Amino acid sequence: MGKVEEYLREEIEREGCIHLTLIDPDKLNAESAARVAKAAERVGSKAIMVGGSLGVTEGMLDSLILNLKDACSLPVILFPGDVSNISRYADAIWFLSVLNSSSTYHLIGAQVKGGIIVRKYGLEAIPLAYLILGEGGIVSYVSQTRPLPFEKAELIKAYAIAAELLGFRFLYLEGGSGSKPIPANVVSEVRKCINIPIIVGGGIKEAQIAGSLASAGANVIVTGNLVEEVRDVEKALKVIINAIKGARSKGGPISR
Ligand code: 1GP
Repeated sequence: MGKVEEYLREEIEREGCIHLTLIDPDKLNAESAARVAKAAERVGSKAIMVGGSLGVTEGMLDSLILNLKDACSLPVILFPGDVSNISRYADAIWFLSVLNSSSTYHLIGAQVKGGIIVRKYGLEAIPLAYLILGEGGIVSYVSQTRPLPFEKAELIKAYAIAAELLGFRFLYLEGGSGSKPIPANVVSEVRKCINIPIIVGGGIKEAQIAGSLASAGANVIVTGNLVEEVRDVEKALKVIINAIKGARSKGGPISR
C-alpha cells in the first residue's frame, strides 16, 4: 500500500468520513484551481482530486498540478476520465474500472494503456471500483454506461460485493457530476454488505445531504461542481465539512 492510500485510510479511521475536493481542469484554470485548493486545505478537506470526463490534456494537468502544489500541501490524486488524464506530478491515481460500463475499453482497455504510463511515472495507483448510478450525468455517456437505478438496491449491492471480491480497495458510488445526489438509503444498503471504504460523489452541494450520506456509511464525500459555482469557496466547503463532522454516526468500519 502506498503513502497516499495509507494516509487516506488513517484519516478515515480517525474521522469515519472525510471530504475530498475535486477539480476539473476543463472548468477551472491553474490559477483558480490553486485558489480552491488553498481554501480546501484551510477548512479541512483531506486531498485534491483532479480529473474530468471531457477536454483534459496531460499538458493542462501538469501545469495545474504544479500550481496546486505551490498553493497547498494536500496530496493530489488523479481521477482520470481517460488515458490523457495522467500527470507525472500527481501523488497518486485512482486506478479505476467502470464496473457497470458495457464497453471493454472502460473496464480494462484504458487501464492496459494507462498502467504502463503510471509505472513509467512511478505514480501510486489506488485500485478503485467505479459504479455509476441514477441519472449518471456526462460520465455515463462517455463511458458507455447504463447507470444503475437508485431503486434497484439489490443490483447495486451485487456490484459492490463483486468489486470487493475482485480485490478493489475502494468503491466509488458516482451519481454523475452535477446530477441528483445518491440517496442515503442506497449508501446504507451498500455499507451493510462490504468492508472496503465507500466514496460518494455527484451533485452534493448541501450540508444536510453530505451529513446524511456520512451517517449512512460513506467514508469519503467528494464535491466538485460546488467549488466551481460559488464565490466563497472556503465558506461553502466549510458548511459541507462541518456537516460531515457533525453527522450522527460517521462512515463505517473499513477493512485494513
Ligand atoms: C464527479 O463525483 C464527482 O465525478 C463530484 O460530483 O461535481 O457534482 O460535485 P460534483
